Amino acid sequence: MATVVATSTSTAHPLDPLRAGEITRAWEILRAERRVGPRARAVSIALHEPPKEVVLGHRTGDTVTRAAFVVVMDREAGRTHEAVVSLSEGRVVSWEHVPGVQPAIILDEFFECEAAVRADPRWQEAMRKRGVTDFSLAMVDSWSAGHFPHEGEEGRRLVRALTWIRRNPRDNGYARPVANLITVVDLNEMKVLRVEDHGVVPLPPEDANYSPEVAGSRADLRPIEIRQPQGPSFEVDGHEVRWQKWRMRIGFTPREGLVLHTVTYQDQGRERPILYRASVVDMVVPYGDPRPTYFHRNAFDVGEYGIGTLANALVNGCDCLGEIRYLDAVVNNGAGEATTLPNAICLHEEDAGILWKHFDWRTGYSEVRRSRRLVASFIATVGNYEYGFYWNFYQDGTIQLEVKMTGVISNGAVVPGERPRWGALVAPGVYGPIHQHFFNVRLDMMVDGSQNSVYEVDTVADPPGPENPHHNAFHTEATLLGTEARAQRLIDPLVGRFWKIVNPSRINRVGEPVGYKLMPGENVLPFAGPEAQVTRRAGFMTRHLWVTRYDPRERYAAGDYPNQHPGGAGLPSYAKDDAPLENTDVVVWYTFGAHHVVRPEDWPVMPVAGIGFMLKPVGFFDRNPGLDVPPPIGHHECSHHQ
Ligand SMILES: [Cu+2]
Repeated sequence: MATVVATSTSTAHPLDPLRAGEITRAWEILRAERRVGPRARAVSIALHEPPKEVVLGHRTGDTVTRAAFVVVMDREAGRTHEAVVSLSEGRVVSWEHVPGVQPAIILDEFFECEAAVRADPRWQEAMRKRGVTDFSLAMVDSWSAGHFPHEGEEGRRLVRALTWIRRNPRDNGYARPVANLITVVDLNEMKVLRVEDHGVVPLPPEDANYSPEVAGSRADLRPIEIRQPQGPSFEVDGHEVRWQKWRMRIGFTPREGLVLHTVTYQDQGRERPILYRASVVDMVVPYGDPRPTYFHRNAFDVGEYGIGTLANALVNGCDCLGEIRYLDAVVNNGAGEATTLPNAICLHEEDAGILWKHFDWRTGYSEVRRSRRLVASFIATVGNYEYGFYWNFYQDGTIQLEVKMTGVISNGAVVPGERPRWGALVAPGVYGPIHQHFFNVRLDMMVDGSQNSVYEVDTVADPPGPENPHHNAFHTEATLLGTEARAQRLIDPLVGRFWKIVNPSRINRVGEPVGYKLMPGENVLPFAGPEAQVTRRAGFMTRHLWVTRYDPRERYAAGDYPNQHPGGAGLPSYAKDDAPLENTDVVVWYTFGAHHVVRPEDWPVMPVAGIGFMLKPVGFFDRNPGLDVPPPIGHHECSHHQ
């Protein structure tokens, strides 16, 4: 057994993500102290975030205590443990068995599962029935199994694998889905339990490639260049980013990917906090087809797959354009080794149209300002789909999250002549089921301090009467969301609904508490019924807004272990105690759903579809905070007296 010598760990900031050496050391310490065997898998090794008071009290140069939060899966016993490993003290601080859960599916399992399926004689027989004899051309994706209890499979770590067949190794692998075939695999034993074959459907006849050689290249596009001869206007110091008056830390976890920490805005010499922490903490993609190879498609891409571990290496001029600064991400693999994902996070500035303008048409005096935004982004590939997460910061105090969806739709094959009821044909023999993508973002708010309240604001028409003789009157009504049960809300665009997070003890110069409002964008509700297993497991998607009282254990909208979970975890359970919410440390959780009625234009690779929301200051500043944005250098006519 290796002896682990305790050493002190010094690092710049308590929220810095674990470095490669810290990941491997955490695993070594754990293996040494807890006899974690060689068949144990490291599901996740991430920073054990210190308590808020430690983070907020930290001053540059202070000694930092480092710890790792580790999820370990014992394949022999099918048991999951959570450990906190102190890197500063070189010891395991806590070690807890978490009964009855299945942690996220890890990348190693994807590859091993594909190999196991290809080697299985029952699956091979199903392939031969479909005229496929070169099994190396098969792609097998490990789809999370959901919770559909099947005799003899209780407690097993399952996936329901789907198969596609390439014609040659360079093809779009998702062009030719194998319909009606499900391969159920136990990931701990890494063996196929059963192959369900619901009947042969011919493989779609066409390739669906999209390389320039196949798709062609239009010839009339001239170069566009973003030049910032003096460099970008932001500074990166370790994981801290300063841009304009914004200051934040950029973290990264294997589960969530990019995490924003301690977002503040410099206002008249004061550093004013807005967010303590923000990240997309879960998502789920319910599909609307009830047939055997579709009904279970409900990927929880964050909680079931660890979207951070699937982050792309971004390329300048392709994923981002201009003067880019990248941050690498470091994640663990199943063997507890550190893997660096180079250029996983992109930081850059973009011109964002005009920020404000007025032209005095009597005197000819004109002022115009360009808006610029800082973008912090990453892109993850989860099987067939790409998800890009873009946090945008503006000079008027706005924060925006844009999620960009692209990649290849999840699909199936249909027999010639079939008109699918639960989706659309996208190409001959290829079918895209109707589905939705629900995201949940967790916003640990800190509007000028930790003690905040949340109001729902609707616009209401006044009834006709003596006060409204011309029937034109309307006004806003703000309702305090005073408890966790009352703070489970839906959007209502017809009343201009938004939610306002205020600090009741910080009053602005017009007599109102300072605040930020959450402005919903496009949104939808799930169509899966209340008794559907996906609705039980993703209870968070039944409400667009949830507010909870801060609890460091409440981190994920669908709970800590959504994979194969029977349901009820996450937000519905966090809100059960109906804690009071007024003037306290609140966490705002916003669910936003992209409704995907698949089109032929989504094939063979889908143009980006976007969805998101904004946080905008409302009485947080005394006036337009972008007044002092200067006219662009070299464009004096942007500030012009005739
Ligand atoms: Cu979609």
